[in-house]
Amino acid sequence: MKTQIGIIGAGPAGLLLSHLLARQGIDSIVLENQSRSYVENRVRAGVLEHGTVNLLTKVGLAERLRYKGLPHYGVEIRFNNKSHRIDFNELTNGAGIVIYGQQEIVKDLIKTRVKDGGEVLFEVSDVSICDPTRDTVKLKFRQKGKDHEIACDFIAGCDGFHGISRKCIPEENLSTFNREYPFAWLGVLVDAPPSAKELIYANSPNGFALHSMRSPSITRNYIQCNLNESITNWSDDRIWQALHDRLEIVPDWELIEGAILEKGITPMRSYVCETMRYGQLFLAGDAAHIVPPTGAKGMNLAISDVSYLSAAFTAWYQSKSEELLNNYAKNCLRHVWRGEHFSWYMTSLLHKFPHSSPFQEKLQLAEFEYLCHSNAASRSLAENYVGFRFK
Ligand code: RFL
Ligand code: PHB
Repeated sequence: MKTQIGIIGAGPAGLLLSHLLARQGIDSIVLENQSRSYVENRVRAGVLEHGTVNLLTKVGLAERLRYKGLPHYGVEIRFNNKSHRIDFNELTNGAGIVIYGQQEIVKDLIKTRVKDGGEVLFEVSDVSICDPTRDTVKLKFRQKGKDHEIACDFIAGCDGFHGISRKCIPEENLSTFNREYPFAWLGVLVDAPPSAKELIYANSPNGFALHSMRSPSITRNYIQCNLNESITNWSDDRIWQALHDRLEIVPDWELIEGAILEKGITPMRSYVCETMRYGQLFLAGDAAHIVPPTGAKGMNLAISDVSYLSAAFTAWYQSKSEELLNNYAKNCLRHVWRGEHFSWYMTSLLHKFPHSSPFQEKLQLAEFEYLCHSNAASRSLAENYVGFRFK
């Protein structure tokens, strides 16, 4: 087999890259080790920045997003018994976010790639990259018990944080930055209508909680829990008790309960691999960087990366110009570090840190009070939340 761009991973990064390349007449093959139904049903991100929505609209992927997505023009922050609304409309000249599940984007992308005759191979195994420093790189994999090889001009490693792409860059060439947080998030998908019109981030005396949503009848809630905690320690009753306790911290507000459809625990980490290119291999999305979910930036950064990468491949095929390929990491990393900083800021502001001193807790409160009283502070949060323009 032969293609121009071999793409590893059918998450938002790999699938969108394949779509953007196809629009420029560039061939690609996507290799995914999970099944189609697994990737289409994996519950993850939900917040699309306005730049993400604009890009998806521009490239013909917003048909369902337009009628199923929920536009939001603010978020609420609760701290002890006080509430503060960040008004995106007023603070960012009308920019907003749209709530639309990541798995819905993945469904839209797969459907479009299949309709356009794109090659997305699911349930492959043993994917490996043979020497990315050569001009033609080989991708090897197994499917249905048979070994295959694809000769590619370039490889895009879009295989998430635990994929193989980053690991095939020699240790001595890697420049990485890492921070782990001393807690995790327990997330639940609930069959109940949202209890508020907008997302609520709460720093309560007993820890962080987030009330989010997926549709007018499905909510998504998160609570801070201990690192390495087993989900079996969290009965539905215990989860509801924690959610009521942490979210109902302002007068006259009640959380609506419903059947818990799914639950899972996610550790919190900030990580950046600045080596986003090694020879003909380019890393994009979670393969190169992850953020704690508090700022809702992960998928948006993955989409920003592939918009740069598709432009760089396009310039190379159209005019053999290497400039954008050479500047790929630099262009992406400006957005990545902004997203890293914002996610760290939101995480630091809103969680209870084990062993934190009364001094640190006073600093959190001082920052919240600053948001409540300073338009400049709220504007900064708003502009980071709705996101900056990429490409
Ligand atoms: P993905 O989505 O992890 O896709 C990688 C794909 O590669 C496949 N793969 C392989 N395929 C072949 N061979 C191998 N060896 C492979 N190894 C892996 C995997 O099966 C998978 O299909 O990475 P991508 O495309 O870079 O996308 C990144 C986003 O998924 C991620 O950043 C977000 O989900 C993060 N995130 C959020 N981001 C937001 O922008 N807004 C949010 O509101 C938000 N909330 C969240 C989140 C992530 C969460 N979790 C579970 C980590 C909430 C949560 C709870
Ligand atoms: C979500 O709806 O899954 C969500 C929303 C906001 C976040 C993280 C996750 O910061």
